[in-house]
Amino acid sequence: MLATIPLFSAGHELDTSPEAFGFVRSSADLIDQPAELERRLEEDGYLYIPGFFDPALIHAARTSITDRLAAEGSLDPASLAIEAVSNPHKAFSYRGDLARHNAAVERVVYGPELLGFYANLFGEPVRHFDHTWFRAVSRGQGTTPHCDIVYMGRGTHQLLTCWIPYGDIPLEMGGLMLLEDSHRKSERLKNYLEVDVDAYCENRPKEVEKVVTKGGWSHPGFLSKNPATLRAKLGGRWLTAPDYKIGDFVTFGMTLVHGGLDNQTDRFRFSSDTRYQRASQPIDERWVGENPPANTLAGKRGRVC
Ligand SMILES: O=C(O)CCC(=O)C(=O)O
Ligand SMILES: [Fe+2]
Repeated sequence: MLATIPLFSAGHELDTSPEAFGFVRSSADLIDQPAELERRLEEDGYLYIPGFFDPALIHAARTSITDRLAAEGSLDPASLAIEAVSNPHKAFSYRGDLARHNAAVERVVYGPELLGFYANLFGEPVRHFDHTWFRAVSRGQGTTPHCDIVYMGRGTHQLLTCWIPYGDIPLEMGGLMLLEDSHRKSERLKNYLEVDVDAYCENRPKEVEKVVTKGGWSHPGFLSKNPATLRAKLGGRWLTAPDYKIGDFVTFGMTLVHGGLDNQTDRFRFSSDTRYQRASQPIDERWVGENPPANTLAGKRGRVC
């Protein structure tokens, strides 16, 4: 049996039979062969590179995060901060602020190792988005299935996400899951893949109110609230690692469907997701600069529909 415990995502139990669930394949053996890596990325839709980072770098970043969470009272004071046992009264999922002005996290996500990996893979100079997404996921929380393009599709679409765990993540703690072969299903997902969550129709007063007045999104961003029925409909298996470890990363493209398993433990699951592209290609301006506009008003784009 692949999973020895029931697994959930967005509160729905996943079918963990071999037809519906599996594990990611490692491409660590191809690390010095960019042409092979590129071929694998095209074939699988992702690259899983276990043991890439010096564990000391990831440990330092984890410590910077647990120090901040301890200082704000989000950890259980009866445990060591580094264990990241959560204060049961605190529930989080997305905590981008934890990566702001955080040199230890920046050292990992924008350091020479990872930028070197992407320069090798793209075969030319690279640049990264300046916004760093960071998650501190507590019990019962996960991430609904989506494709990243709907959040960051205004520049090149040859953009890669890098997902990095900051601590070992056993299955019961959650972690990234990818829908096998979904990068080949763009035709079926066409309507969804054309979404831009910050775009709105100027001639629809309700949308103007939601997006401009209230600063929200015109579309919720997720593809489905139910990863189990989504998989049954689209086909492929939900893939994850049996045990993400400190030092691992996973990279994937803008049209691969992915999400996060629910955390079933009392400890936080930490991960960052950051973006890399060829420096020569256009970039989505929402995610560039010292203080990127992100999804604020400056990033909203109206059109007549
Ligand atoms: O970590 C998660 O739960 C989701 C990650 C994600 O959506 C991403 O890496 O783009
Ligand atoms: Fe994502």
